Amino acid sequence: MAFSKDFIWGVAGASYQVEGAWNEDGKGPSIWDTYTHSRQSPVKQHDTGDIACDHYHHMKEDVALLKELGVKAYRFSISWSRVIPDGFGEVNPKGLAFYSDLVDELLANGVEPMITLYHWDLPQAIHDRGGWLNPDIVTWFERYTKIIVDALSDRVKYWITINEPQIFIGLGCYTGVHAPFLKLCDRDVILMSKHVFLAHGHAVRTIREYAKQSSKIGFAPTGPTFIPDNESAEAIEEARKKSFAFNPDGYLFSNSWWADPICLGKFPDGAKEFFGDLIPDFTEEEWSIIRSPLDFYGCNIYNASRDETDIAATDAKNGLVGEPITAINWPITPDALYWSARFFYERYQLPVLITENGCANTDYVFLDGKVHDPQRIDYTTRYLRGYYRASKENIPLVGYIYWSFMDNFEWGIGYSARFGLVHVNYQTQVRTIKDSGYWYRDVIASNGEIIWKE
Ligand code: GBH
Repeated sequence: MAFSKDFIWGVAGASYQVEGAWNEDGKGPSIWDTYTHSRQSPVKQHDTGDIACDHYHHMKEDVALLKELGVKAYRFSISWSRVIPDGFGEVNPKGLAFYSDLVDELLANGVEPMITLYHWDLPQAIHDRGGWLNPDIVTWFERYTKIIVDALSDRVKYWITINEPQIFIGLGCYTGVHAPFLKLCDRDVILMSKHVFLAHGHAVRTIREYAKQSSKIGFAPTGPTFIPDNESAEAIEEARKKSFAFNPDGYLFSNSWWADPICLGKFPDGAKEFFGDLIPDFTEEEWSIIRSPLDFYGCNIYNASRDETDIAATDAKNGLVGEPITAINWPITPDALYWSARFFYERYQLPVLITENGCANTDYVFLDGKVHDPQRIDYTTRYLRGYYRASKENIPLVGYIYWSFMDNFEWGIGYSARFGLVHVNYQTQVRTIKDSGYWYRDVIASNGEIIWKE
């Protein structure tokens, strides 16, 4: 048996990327609504998530597709401002009802709901009060978490607090290519980091304290890991070190800046020496909240870096002439899942859950009415083989969540990239399961065995 019997095969999406209905039924605006509407939005073609996949109105049809794919779990995020329009005030019952209905529909179709509390769509009214710079965000996030837990934890067991702080702080507030398109300096993004750590920690405690059943909790960071040149002990140690090293130019995008505080209760070596007073004080009590025990190490992994890559690089551009790449130029590095799972498990001692992995492709509906996407099938087969090696070496693995369930709004690059197992025609909202979707269904049915067939 390739993967354990209870291995979770899933697919993922996120509220702003799929829901649409941006101003319906009492939803408040998020920073993605506001700033994609601005004249200055750098998003490709000025695309917005106003309609996206219109999942808000196609929820039942979409759950039926999940059932057809045979997935065991659906990872989705909650739009904070759909549930609490300004983020901290009145609850919007219709917003909450949407997610409650979604959970019911999933369970009725045999799909385990996996909730991400925060996938980047910060309520605008909170941003207007300073967003992640305002220490009150910690209390607001804690209260939002409690509201969701009270409403859904009778039926929901899996929780992911925050998705990729690397990206919503790094790209959102430091390089300025994601909403709210800010370019702040170290001092401010470090203070924001502290509030992210605390918001996460309080959310973990809230779930543990108030959930109506025992919960599985994690978060979903991303960031480069390094693949050793060869499998000598020295090369492996070198790659391991580089994967977690503190680097002043790439720190916000690294795994260790976020995961060391959350999982180990400290900053990566070298960070305090380098930043000095730019790192604010943390009390013992704060550290204990931040490092509240987790059940799994979630991670979003699309590629890894070759060992020669400079650790300051914020992406995995490997610089090999003519190397295989996806439709948006991300290098295809199948060993990423093996080395990441191994290094993360060694360092953080938590079972690993791949919360995202997937491939952008130039998919369209062919003359025969189908969507043929052999690249995605090949990509995923290779990556899963790497992951399988981790399983064979007894690294505890919770599961694998493919990004994404269906094509959707790809943030800074709008609708120009397609990651889905299901094709979406944005003019008609017609969904078509791609070849890869049917293939993934067979992978799941065989619990991974068929990734070895030629
Ligand atoms: C995820 O972020 C997001 O969580 C999700 O919402 C999004 O839709 C999905 O990715 C696909 O875009 O230039 O080759 O070195 C991914 C974060 C950070 C992953 C940068 C890839 C380097 C690519 N990404 N990273 S490369």
